[in-house]
Amino acid sequence: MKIVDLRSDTVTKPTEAMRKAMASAEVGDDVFGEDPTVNRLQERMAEILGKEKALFVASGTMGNLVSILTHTRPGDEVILEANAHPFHYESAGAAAYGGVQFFPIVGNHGILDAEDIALAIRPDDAHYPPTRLICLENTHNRGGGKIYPIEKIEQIRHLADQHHLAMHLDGARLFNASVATGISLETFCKPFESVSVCLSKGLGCPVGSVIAGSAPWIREAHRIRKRLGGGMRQAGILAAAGLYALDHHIDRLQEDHYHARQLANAISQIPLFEFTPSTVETNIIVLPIHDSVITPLEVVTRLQDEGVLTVPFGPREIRLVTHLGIDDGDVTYAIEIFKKLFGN
Ligand code: TLP
Repeated sequence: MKIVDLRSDTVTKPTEAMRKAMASAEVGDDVFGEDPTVNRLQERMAEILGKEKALFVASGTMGNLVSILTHTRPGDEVILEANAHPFHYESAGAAAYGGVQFFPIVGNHGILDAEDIALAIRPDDAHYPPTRLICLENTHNRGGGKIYPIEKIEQIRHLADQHHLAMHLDGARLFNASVATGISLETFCKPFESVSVCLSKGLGCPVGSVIAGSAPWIREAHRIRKRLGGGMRQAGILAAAGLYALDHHIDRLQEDHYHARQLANAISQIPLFEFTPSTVETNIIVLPIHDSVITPLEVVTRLQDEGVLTVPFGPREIRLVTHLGIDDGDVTYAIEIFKKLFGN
């Protein structure tokens, strides 16, 4: 049976060319700082993200955790959006390992305005935890791949400056935001002290994320990565995939966005899933289910029986994500199956 796997852009498998780059990578012991390929990836990432230094980490979850722990002390508070990845999907790592409290605020498709954040900043009073950090997510996963408008980020930066707060960007899919808008990665990263980007999502690498920031900040993050057991040895094998992806897998994200729009245009016409397709800005579609009887799991199971893989994504939603493993034929097939099962 044909399988069209739209569960996540994390399901991609390295291409032959990427595997070759990995197999021939020059390596060394990265805990000694001696892996030339890791060093090259870190230097290149720092440059394209417009930061002084960068650090290779095992995952997006580790990137966010190391970043949050580097910015905070136990008892500090971090403001983020209520659907943000560190709040939802990171097993309360910041609370478990850093004694950090989150202050989640409900946004619009994951996007917060400076005014929303201003209300959450604590007064300087012994009753309250000190607000230390604001975390934003671009693109916003649970917000349906929504791109954070740059003006809003700049307004939030202004607010953060007034209150001496740091800002961290969960840029797991920042490459998607940049390709979709034409805004450079550097411009998107500039308002933040730190940023985390994933190699293992749209860029199609098997493993890895990179965090970036100032030289002293990365020095401290390096210690925390080690503390968490994240010091890796001949990690150049993995970093080589990242370098390959920077050369070959960025511009092609346009295709993923095109495929997501095609899916959105067709599926939004089915009354069960009706929504405004122009809300799909990148490679993620969060589909609403307008029926109180059929559950997301039932929708997912019926699609799965026909080879179209998706995930339940809330009490009345499922999610579809396009990626480099999806081609025109897969999109046509998925649309056919949606119409066959749910069209009338
Ligand atoms: N997201 C995964 C799941 O965890 C939901 C996915 O399939 O989308 N930040 C954002 C915005 C993410 O979407 C993810 C992964 C992460 C961080 C964590 O990355 P990993 O999975 O590498 O730890």
